[in-house]
Amino acid sequence: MKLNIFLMVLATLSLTACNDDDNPTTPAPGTGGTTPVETQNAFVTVNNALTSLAGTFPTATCDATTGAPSTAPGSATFVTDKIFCSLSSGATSTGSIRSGYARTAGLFCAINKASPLTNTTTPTVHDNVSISESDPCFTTGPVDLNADGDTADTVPVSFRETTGGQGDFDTKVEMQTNAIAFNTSGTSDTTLYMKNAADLTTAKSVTATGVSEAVLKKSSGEVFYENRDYTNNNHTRMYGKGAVATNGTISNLTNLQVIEASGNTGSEANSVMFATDGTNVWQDQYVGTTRATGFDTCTTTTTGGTPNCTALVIPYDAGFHDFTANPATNYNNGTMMSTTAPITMSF
Ligand SMILES: [Ca+2]
Repeated sequence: MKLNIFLMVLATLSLTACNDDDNPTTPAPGTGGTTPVETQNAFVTVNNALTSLAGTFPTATCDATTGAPSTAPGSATFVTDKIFCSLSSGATSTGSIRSGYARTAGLFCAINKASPLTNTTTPTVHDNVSISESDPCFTTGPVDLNADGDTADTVPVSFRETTGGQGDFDTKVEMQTNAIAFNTSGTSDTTLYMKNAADLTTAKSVTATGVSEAVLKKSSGEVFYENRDYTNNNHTRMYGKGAVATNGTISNLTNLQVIEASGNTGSEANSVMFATDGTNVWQDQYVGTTRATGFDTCTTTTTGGTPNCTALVIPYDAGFHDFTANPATNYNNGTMMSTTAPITMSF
């Protein structure tokens, strides 16, 4: 737990440091002009939401690399331990909720710091921008941007930003790593999408090996999250609802649903599902495609109360593991993830 607190403090400090370089003025999205694109307040807000959701779970010990809990699959607390780690751990792997989102936020932060996004309606190219793999923008630790096996490099990237005409988003950034000039006829390895309006903050990143997207609706108090990690075959989906403060912190939780599935089709393993309405708590876990006996539980936080999880049960669907049928390219568009509750375990 001490480590987690340390990482959270570190993350906060890093984001603050990064934020100092940005213009805090929020531009009118998609309206053109040259107002710098505000990114960090949006990401701090979402990170605060994730931190407060993590705080609703008992603390657990999480692996710094994989983000996995020390608890063994099949044990009684594996579900809640795994979700706590996913929400809070600064793991190197991008398979957890926090680390997957941190990569998206970190990339936006780092490129915007090195060569500020201009928010023009005319696509704008930024060539030969140097990004350190240990830039404090990457709040869960250094990342291997150029995929060479270490995280000690300063990597040249070139990117093109386009504002407006991006479907559900305002800004799109197509990034080419290890490129000193943006090749307009070439393929971009990373695409980022973002919208930061008064009530809706959403950002998505798409690479060949991972897709991560978070949506925060402040007025309705809802946060949605989805992550597909094609390297480790982790697929995570989350919905939370409560009272969202201006800084993103969620309290008075009335709904939280989380699905974390591991393994591609045919090698499914250790999927966990959790749902609560704030009083009743339902959870289940599968070891492979087989339900671990005795872990489909329904409890209530009301002393002496009778639990009722009828509305909370998430049906298991092995298709949720199908990474081949749902490649990352399917998500490289301006369509925001489904923002309806309850979440499902389909596709
Ligand atoms: Ca590297």
